[in-house]
Amino acid sequence: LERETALHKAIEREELVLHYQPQVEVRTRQVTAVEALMRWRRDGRLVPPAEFIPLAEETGLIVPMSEWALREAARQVRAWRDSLGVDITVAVNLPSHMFSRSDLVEQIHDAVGQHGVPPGALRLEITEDRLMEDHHAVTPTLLRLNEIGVEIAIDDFGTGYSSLAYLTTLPIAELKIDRTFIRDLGITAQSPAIVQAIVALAKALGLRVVAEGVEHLRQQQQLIRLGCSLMQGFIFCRPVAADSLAAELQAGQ
Ligand code: G
Ligand code: G
Ligand code: MN
Ligand code: NA
Repeated sequence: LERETALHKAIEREELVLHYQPQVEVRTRQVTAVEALMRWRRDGRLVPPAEFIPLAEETGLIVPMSEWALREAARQVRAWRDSLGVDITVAVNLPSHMFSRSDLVEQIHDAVGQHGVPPGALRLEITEDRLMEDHHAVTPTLLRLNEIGVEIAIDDFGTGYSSLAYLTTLPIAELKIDRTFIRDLGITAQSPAIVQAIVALAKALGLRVVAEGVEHLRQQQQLIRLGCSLMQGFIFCRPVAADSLAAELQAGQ
């Protein structure tokens, strides 16, 4: 309970921070987007999401925290667009049940409107398992987001429910191959086959495909051979504070 109270106050005390990790098109070295990842600055320590997102989800605090993340991402994307002169996009992770709330589209409008950026400056990530559970509830919101230019990425793709029907009916723009498959490239015989299948699926449906968790050069090379050149991972950049990323973003353009 003590921790819950502390987390509750974290928002008003401005203890939440977003770190950012670039998504890179390796053939051109261009940064195509950045993913926002939340941290909690508490008693001089940066608490990683694994230690507070589960509590936030159990208590429902994830909703105000995510609304804060949308506003903060919009503020940051405005700052980057102004200072770097590039049309960078920031991807925000949202819990799926927020997509079944009718006010999500208004939240996005408010967040981008306040900072004078187009809605498409934000992208939303939703995990595959959650999307499947709530398929019917999220559909109207996804369609409205699509209309205003907000792209949806499926996070941790390949680990969730194995029905693919929703990919043809929902306006999805991007599949993010779960990092367990990237980790196992060159280790298990199945992983390259799975990556290859996801890349083929994405191409056939006209979706972008991004490899997550790329740590080694040999993974990078194998991914290119498998037809995936959009990547995120420690080999390029760990999630870092916004200031640390400015140089990276400029260099990539
Ligand atoms: O940032 P890593 O660096 O440790 O993030 C761990 C996990 O926490 C990721 O799988 C990510 O999906 C989740 N996560 C990080 N930031 C957020 C956030 O702002 N909202 C939600 N819902 N999940 C997040
Ligand atoms: O939302 P998602 O589950 O995709 O969150 C991304 C998570 O992946 C974050 O916890 C981030 O720190 C982590 N991550 C990003 N790049 C790498 C990587 O190269 N290796 C590993 N092990 N984790 C990574
Ligand atoms: Mn993500
Ligand atoms: Na992921």
